[in-house]
Amino acid sequence: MKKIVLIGMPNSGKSSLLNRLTGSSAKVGNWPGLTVSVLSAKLIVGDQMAQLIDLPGIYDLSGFSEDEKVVTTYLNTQKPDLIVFMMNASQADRQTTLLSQVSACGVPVAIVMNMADEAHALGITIKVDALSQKLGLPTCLLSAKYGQGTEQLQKLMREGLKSGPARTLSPAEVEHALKVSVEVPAQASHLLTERIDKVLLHPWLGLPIFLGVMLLLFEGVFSIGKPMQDAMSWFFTNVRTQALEPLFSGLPQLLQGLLLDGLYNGVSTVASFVPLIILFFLFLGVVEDTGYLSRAAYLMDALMSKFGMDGRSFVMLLMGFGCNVPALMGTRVIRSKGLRYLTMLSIPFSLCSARLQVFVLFIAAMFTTEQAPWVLFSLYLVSIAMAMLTSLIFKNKYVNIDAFVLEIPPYRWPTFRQMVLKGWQEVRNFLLRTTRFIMLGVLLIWVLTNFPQGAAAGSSDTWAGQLSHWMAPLFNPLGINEQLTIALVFGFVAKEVVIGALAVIYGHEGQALIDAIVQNIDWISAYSFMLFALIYTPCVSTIATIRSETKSWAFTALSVAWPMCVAWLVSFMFYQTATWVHLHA
Ligand SMILES: Nc1nc2c(ncn2[C@@H]2O[C@H](COP(=O)(O)OP(=O)(O)OP(=O)(O)O)[C@@H](O)[C@H]2O)c(=O)[nH]1
Ligand SMILES: [Mg+2]
Repeated sequence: MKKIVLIGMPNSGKSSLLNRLTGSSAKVGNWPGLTVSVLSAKLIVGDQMAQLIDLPGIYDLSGFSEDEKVVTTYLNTQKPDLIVFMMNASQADRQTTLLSQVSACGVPVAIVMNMADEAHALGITIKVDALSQKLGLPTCLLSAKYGQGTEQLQKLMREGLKSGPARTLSPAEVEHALKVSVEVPAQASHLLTERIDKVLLHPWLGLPIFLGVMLLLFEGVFSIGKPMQDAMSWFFTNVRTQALEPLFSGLPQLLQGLLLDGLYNGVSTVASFVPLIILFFLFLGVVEDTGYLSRAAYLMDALMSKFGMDGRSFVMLLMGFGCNVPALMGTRVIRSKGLRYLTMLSIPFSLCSARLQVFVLFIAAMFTTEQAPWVLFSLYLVSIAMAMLTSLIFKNKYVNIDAFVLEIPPYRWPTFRQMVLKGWQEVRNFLLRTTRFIMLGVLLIWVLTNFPQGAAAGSSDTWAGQLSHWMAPLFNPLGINEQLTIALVFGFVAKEVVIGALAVIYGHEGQALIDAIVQNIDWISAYSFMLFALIYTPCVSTIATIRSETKSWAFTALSVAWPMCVAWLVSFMFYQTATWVHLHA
């Protein structure tokens, strides 16, 4: 099968093109450095099947960072049949070196001037035929995001696959070719972008506005997402009482318990949070896609450097709000090993969407609707504060030696298509995690809370009861009771398991679960529990990712042990202080 590989600068639209042509769901966003490994999908070119390969964006073929190595290794070992060189049509002059290097690879090259829509809006004219002739390479205009120009691209790839290796072009030649074929108006008007940036990047107002935007985002997630989640859990309760209970009534008691109180309660409780999580990703996706995330990096850069990190680390922390795993992989764009490790040590403190589920449940149970967004916001602040504290403590061990150059992309509209893709990815992730962890987790918890035989379900005689009894000296000073301790133990596997576990432990789902929690704890214990759940080791996938990214067991051990200790200390201080104040106030 022929191999066609996409190469170009970060943020030039390679992953958008892969998605457009092959229906894949590669991660796309208005932020350089989203793709960090090799992605590929099949595609028909003319009458043959080909493989289209998406690589990380690069500025230079001779670089040494992890993502650049991915590209050079690929080119050196795989010998592609065609390189499609993706250019951002409105920044053609910045890509001469890379094009010259690519032309020297000994492989056929075709040129795609992407973002034709943006170039047009800026008044840039591109004489495609002249450019193609001057470079001696097939060339076409494209808008990967909106789909204009895909037919020409098909033709281009057919031609490209038939042509011989490209002639090596010197940077001067490329520059000359661009000069005669690309006309940029004397003053390309980025007027709108500049106007918006005057406000959003304002030296004083910028940060407060950013915090305001994030607070608004959480408000939105809560006020739209909570009713959706309520509706889902109402639905699941009804399915249970109307359909499943009558259906299973003939089965032995123990099996009924296993299926309904174990599997069904556990998995349905977790599943009822899926709409909320999708919503969260959609909102965060808008922040990322419009280009505001890059601005956030810029705004935070000065502050972050006081803590040993930089603006990029901050964006990775924000991305970690979705899921820590891709954020950890995203650190590959960071060239300095010290900074990369420091960022990786901090990312697991990011309040990921799995933890969000736990908090939404507890906050809804213990706080009023008015208090809820603020409580959640406070947890996000704690999350960032812990990341910064970690960085501050370890910055002399992992020193940053890399100067930060951030590109600020123009503002872009998120499209419906991209949003749907993002939502779908989340559903798919959830299904994957369900089959991998959640089902197993809740089953195991059911066994532990129902055995040995003869012990009353959920009582202190069960295995789970014994385990939490044994751990009580550690968790009592934090105000975390024995049921919650069991949930935390299993939350080590994946945070989704925590609420699934609670559903199984209390033997309820939906509103009944919330009522059971309210009866057992007060808000101080609840917040202490949330602090612990937020800070302690995120999940097995995160640990595995840290291990595979660093290939160091010592570092992996540190990234497990450190959050454990911090979690205990923070919960302890909070619980003891709050209880004291409560008693003496
Ligand atoms: N206006 C416009 N935007 C585009 C076009 N193609 C891609 N984009 C946007 O540009 C941004 C970057 O797109 P990606 O496909 O993630 O770029 P990439 O080249 O894969 O980036 P890296 O993975 O970081 O190297 C996204 O916000 C896209 O929506 C286009 O033709 N026109
Ligand atoms: Mg990409």
